[in-house]
Amino acid sequence: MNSTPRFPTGSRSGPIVAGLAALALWGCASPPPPAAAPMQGVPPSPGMQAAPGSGPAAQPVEPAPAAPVAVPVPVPAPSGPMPAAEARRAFVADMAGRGLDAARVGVLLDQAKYSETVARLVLPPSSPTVRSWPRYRARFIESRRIKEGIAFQEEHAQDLARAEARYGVPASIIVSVIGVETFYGRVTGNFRVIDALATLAFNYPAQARSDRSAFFREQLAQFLIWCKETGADPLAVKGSYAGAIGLPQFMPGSLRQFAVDGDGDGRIDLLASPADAIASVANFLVEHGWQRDQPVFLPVRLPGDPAALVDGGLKPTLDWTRLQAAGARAPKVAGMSDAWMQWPLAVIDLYDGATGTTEYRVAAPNFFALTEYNRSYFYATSVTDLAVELERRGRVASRVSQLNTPVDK
Ligand SMILES: [Ca+2]
Repeated sequence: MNSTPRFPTGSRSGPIVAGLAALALWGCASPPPPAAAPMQGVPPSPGMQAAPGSGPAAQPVEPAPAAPVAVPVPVPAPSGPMPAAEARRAFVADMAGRGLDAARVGVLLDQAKYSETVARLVLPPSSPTVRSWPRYRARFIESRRIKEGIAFQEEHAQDLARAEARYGVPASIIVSVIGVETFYGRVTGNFRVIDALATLAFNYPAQARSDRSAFFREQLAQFLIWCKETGADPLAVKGSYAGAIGLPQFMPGSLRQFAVDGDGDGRIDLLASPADAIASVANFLVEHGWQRDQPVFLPVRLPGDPAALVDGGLKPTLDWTRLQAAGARAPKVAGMSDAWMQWPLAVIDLYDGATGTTEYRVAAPNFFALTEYNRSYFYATSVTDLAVELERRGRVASRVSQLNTPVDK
């Protein structure tokens, strides 16, 4: 095994982060319960916050299987979780079929440690707090995160400008994603990725509402393949409790598919290279539908009760004709083109359980590129609102503020 970890292992202290998912990232530094399901189809919500430190050292992932070899392995019910030993055997066989050395994979799995902390953090909080958009928003749109975001933006202005020019994603949005995910790299997670992924791949908590072990087995596979491809030490790479890696908290599958080399040194390092992280966030968003020069929200005046216009999904299903028929009014913004009237649109709801009120906004396609990063209206709106604040208060040309700011609430 290669003893040179690709990512610096750690040193970052503080709360761990966690994340989202579908094929990609999880992440996020700490938001309260998410508004919608997390991203990339899998993990729960954004910002599931892990506890500081990397959890108690644990027991082996595999409780030694006692069954003699000759005993047939029971076939798991299609909908139920696969027994750990069987899942592991199938995993090793699958890895061998994908070009990895089976014995080596077995040795690595033997060294992976079950983490009770990981298993606990992947579950919803035992005492859920009231879902509140203002409370969620306040965790990210606050003075320290704005101040440090402006500093990050100034420090990495060149890399951001390059990424913005190439991908068409505003620097403020890129900075905001990194700010929400890891507080600009301050909180990237201190769990060994192999421990986190093996725990969730083979011992996914039985009390979970749905079994996501298959997703994590694939992420573990992607992680091991990525380690082989890059020479990273699978026992050294650290990340969130969900196995998300680096400043932008990419899951291993996204790391392999969407991460790019922003600083041109020939390798991709999402933890040590902010330039790589910046370009990778932009590339991820573009690959998930981000449109250059389009806003996230439109300052459309909605009818009195827009609730019926909300479908709660992760794709825009309305258009201006339908919104107008429902009583929506077009914004009057000087210099604003009406090209947006041809875009697919959506009305999104941001509920405050504390007051029973809801804020509605009209989302453009770029909003849904952000929800690919994390499947949550709260998440995508917070990223946008933080970006707006970074533009308002930072010393960069504003590109999105105007149209991102809803005129009506
Ligand atoms: Ca690089």
